[in-house]
Amino acid sequence: MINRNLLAQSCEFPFTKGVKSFLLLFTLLCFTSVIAAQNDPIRLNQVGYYPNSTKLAIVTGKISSPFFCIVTSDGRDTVYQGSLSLEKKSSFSSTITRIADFTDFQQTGSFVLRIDGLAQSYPFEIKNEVYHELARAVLKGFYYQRSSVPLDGKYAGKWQRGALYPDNVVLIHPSASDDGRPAGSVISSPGGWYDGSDCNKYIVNSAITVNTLLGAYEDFSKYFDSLKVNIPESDDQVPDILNEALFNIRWMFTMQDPFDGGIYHKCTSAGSDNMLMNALAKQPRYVVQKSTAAALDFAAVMAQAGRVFQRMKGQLPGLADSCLRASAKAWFWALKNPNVAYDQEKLDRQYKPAVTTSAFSDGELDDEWMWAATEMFVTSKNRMYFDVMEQNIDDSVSLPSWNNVRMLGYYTMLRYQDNLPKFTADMVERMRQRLLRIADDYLFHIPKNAFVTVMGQSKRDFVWGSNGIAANQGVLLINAFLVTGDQKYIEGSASNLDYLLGRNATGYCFVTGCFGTKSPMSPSHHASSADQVNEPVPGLLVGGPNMARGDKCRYPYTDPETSYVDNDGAYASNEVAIDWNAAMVYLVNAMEAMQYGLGYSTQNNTSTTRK
Ligand SMILES: [Ca+2]
Ligand SMILES: [Ca+2]
Ligand SMILES: [Ca+2]
Repeated sequence: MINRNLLAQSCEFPFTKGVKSFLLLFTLLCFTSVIAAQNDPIRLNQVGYYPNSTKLAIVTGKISSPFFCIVTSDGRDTVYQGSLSLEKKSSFSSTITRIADFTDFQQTGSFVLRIDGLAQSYPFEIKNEVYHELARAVLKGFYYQRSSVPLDGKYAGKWQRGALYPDNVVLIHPSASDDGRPAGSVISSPGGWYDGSDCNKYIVNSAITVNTLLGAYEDFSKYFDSLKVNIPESDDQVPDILNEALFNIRWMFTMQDPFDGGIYHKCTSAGSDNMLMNALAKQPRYVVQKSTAAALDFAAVMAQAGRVFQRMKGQLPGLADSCLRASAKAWFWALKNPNVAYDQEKLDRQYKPAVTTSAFSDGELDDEWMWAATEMFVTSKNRMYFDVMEQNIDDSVSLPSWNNVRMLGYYTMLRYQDNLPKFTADMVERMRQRLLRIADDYLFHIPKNAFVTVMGQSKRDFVWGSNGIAANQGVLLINAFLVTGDQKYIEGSASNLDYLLGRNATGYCFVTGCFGTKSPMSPSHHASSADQVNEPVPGLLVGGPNMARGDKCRYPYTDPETSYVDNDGAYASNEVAIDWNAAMVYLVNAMEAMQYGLGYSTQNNTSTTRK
């Protein structure tokens, strides 16, 4: 993973010189295609809609015709006509937009939207289960990130590859040296997901990722119990989303020092690597300094995993207990070491080799204490953890991200509010109100937004990983729905799904794998760039518009909402990351899980609110 704390200096992806001219050519081609995208005047969800869901397209630019129509995708039949809204100007660019609302068109099929004098829209579908394949693909995206195992063609298709780093010989970096394991000691740390564009494994970022996947299961377990995504464990008795989370959890166990319970911050190469796809990589691998953030994030996820896997004692005997023991050991390490920050610059001044991969440094740990204490309390009901929660609750709680995890604790408390001791009632209510205040604020501002989405109400949304923000806003709104049963929150969440699938200022559907017509072809993602396959690894959500840019790529558009380029050197806007993908897994699968309970269909009502 590039960035987070350290930006590389070149637009070029770190490969051999032989590919540089190709990259230059590709950049030019890419530039041309982006121009085309920006000129596609009609922006809509390129995957499609449920028959009963809200359906909006945004028409950009000056238009003379006040009317639009929906035509079958074979061009034969006009099936719907409507009027465009008045013009609106985007807050973050000179873009002028008008809304085409065809919500009351509920016929199933494949269609395009047309306006006289303009190119027609990309095709879209209207049907039940319209996101089923996308929902499977974004979960399957994690399989393609698995480290230390070969990806078999039976599951990976043309993206089959070797094991890359086996990580069965990993050195204790001098920064992590202690009496039990001095520098240079060898441990084994296989498994887990590679993150971002590179092949390193980070406890902090994988913790929020696992939490999001396990949370999706906790919220929609009936749905996930039968969802299979063609992974090696699809024939076992464990839901595939839990198999996938477990692939990383088993790696996390190896990151715990058995002597003192502390957690190494990451398993990494020292610097950027240059490896081949089908040969085992040879660079030395290290685990680095233990940190309090890693210990608390680990404690949180293991407490949650212990709770979830208690339901699978038959299929996975002993696992839940192992998770709970590991969680407690990490917690007690954190109590003894409450403020050990991972400071990579300082570490690199002190130790060799210098480590230059993503740092995931976080100096603010109140939220990590809150989250870990919450997961441990909800699993154990032990008052000791509740006391720590009371010390760390803070109404400035906001949208979660890898270094801001307080809200993850709120989700968990609200998820289990009916099974908690009475003395938690005041705290639960405070959390509920805070969550709904944020959710209601999102909904209030939707009509003012030129693309009629929650995403993009603030310029600050267009930062590195903006698509992760959009997906997490969607997740927050689904949580608001689950605690209230009010469908308006689903509508808000769906606005961001529409954003991610094409109703945005770039015209891109941001998931790789040809979901939608115009999707990223060159994500900043090592495996996609290094293999011999033209199409990128599918099911990956790219970072999205980033007004800071900073990767030295040429951006054809530079407004906050348009600062995106589909180039594998553009890690500022086109990198992938497991935490963003996890939020997308939650969002899309939640939509599929809830569709029958939301009036989107007349079939079985299986709604699962927590009212
Ligand atoms: Ca399975
Ligand atoms: Ca923090
Ligand atoms: Ca490729």
